[in-house]
Amino acid sequence: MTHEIAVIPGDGIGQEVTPAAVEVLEALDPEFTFTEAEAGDAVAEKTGKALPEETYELAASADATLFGAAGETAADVILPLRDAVDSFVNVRPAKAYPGVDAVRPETDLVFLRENTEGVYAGHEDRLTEDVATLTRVTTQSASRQLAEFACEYVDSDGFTIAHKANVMRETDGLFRDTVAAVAEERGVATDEVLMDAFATRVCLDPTQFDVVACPNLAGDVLSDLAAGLVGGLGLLPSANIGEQRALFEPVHGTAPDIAGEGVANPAATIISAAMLLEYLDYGEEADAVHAAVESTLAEGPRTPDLGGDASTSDVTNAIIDQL
Ligand code: GGG
Repeated sequence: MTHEIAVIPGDGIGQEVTPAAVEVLEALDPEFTFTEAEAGDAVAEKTGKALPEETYELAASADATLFGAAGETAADVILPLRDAVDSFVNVRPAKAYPGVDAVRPETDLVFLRENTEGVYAGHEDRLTEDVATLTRVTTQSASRQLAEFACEYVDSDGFTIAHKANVMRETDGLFRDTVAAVAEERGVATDEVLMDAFATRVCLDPTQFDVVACPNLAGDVLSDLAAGLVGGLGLLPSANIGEQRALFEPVHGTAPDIAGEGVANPAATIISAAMLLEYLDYGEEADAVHAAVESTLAEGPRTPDLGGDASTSDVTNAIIDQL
């Protein structure tokens, strides 16, 4: 069976790391057809629209999407693309790799970020020159859907709920209470932590945590914090999972400081491609990509973010050679 993969590089280093991940997928030769589409700042400048209708439709119909990075137009690109695949959870593993210089080499975490609502959903208004507002929506149904996914994800192990329900009593309170209740119904253990305390505790000892379910913005911020513990954003992949389809992207953005230089670390996008393979039931191929990335990270070559002087294509070729 052939799977259609939408490829949307976006802006900045998305234009460099996304083709690298496609090269890795092509080297494995699964039955994929790749269709590329535009989105982001550059297309907005040309057409006035950051996410062309045909790009949205492609993501909404493809079996899976590989996305690169969103820049200034992120709110008009990444939020609708997640909506196109009906994604309710953003799975963000953050783990340290042997041989890579990490602040906390013992880190091995997975963030399950609610992906549709909270302060991140973009319900903002500018009322006057002086006043801007943000309306936050939290629903029991979205919290429940995230919790059901979390219970299946951890199987019989437990997970942590990170929130700020002592201040945002109604919204984070509803999130926390719903997630905890669903887990209890399913016989899955949970503990909870205030998200600010989590930020400190995870830096001091990341082994206290394993799988962490969080509201939308908290998941974005805390996973970036975890990237700092493992050697940087060049190492964090993610999967936006929906009921019928999914979109895979590195956690990093466009990195304008290095865009165009050919030295972006492709690891996060290539690991995201491995998650795509897993999602489409190419388990062996996914394992091969994970192993190739791990041994390349351990032995080099390395891009400058990891202390090396290799290019994106040096690292990509080294990974492909190990497959
Ligand atoms: N590849 C992910 C990306 O473009 N990140 C930049 C960004 O603004 N991310 C926000 C988010 O993941 O919600």
